[in-house]
Amino acid sequence: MGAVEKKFTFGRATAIIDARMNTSLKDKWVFITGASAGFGAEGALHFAREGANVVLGARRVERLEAVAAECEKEGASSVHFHELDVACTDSVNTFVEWLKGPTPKLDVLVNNAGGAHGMDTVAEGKDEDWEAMVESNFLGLMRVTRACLPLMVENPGSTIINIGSIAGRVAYEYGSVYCGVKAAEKSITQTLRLELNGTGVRVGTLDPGLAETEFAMVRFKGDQEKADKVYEGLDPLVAEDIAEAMVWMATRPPHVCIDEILIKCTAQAAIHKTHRTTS
Ligand code: NDP
Ligand code: 8X3
Repeated sequence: MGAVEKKFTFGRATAIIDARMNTSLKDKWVFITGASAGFGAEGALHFAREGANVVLGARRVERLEAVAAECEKEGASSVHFHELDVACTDSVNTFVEWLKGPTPKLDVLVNNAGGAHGMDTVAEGKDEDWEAMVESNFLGLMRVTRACLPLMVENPGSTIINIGSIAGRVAYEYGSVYCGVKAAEKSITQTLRLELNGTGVRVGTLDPGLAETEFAMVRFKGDQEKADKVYEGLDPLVAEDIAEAMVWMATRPPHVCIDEILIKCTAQAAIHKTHRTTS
């Protein structure tokens, strides 16, 4: 009797340990929004290297095609891409219906699509900039998450990674709406964690500081000189720094949820304090 019990207890413990250690992304399904550039494209390559099935969405399909080709070379189990505009509910729903073709479930969702448009005081802000930021960073995240949840809720250990920003933690001048939508992202992340409690789905926010991508070019509408000034005299984060963190968050054992990560370059001590060298 004692021996059977011991064996049973040992067997059960082994099973639990196995489940906790199974963190591999091999053959897991990973969907990244805004995968045509910056963090999203680099994240796709990193998940591909883990042997995942990667699913890429963004508006610039020719860019997605190029990222997809790289993902294949890097060892993705499979690669899928489709046009996606997170600012449009029909586009999001069409995308997720298409996604249900190759897979009935998702293991990782990275809500990354977004960015800043313009840098003005509230007094001088433009409707089109405000609307673009709310539609992509805020409503886009909501739409994509709503459409993807049915593919995740019966999949304990699956992970939602929302890309926030240091701007969502501390506001800065000329950044009202961008800071506001990234603060909203943090609030949505918390809400989701509460609503999904008990399903085994983890929800976390990954908040970068200054990172050199196409972000500043988009914010300043193609003005290279203004974009360069953002990173002048310091060594900013690069997309790879954030991609590594995405993979780390998604590869914790299923009982571990990384709620929040803030990553800044060493030169950025705080949103208003960056050390820059002058040449
Ligand atoms: P990039 O401009 O390099 O990439 C932005 C990506 O978002 C592109 O792939 C773009 O694709 C996509 N995107 C934008 N709008 C939409 C849309 N309506 N529908 C679908 N895709 C969209 O910038 P980053 O990689 O730096 O930005 C990624 C995320 O990180 C953003 O949410 C940004 O706010 C955030 N962030 C950036 C920081 C930085 O300093 N770089 C710091 C903190 C956070 P396409 O144009 O092809 O649709
Ligand atoms: C991007 C970082 O500081 O330019 O989210 O807003 S910052």
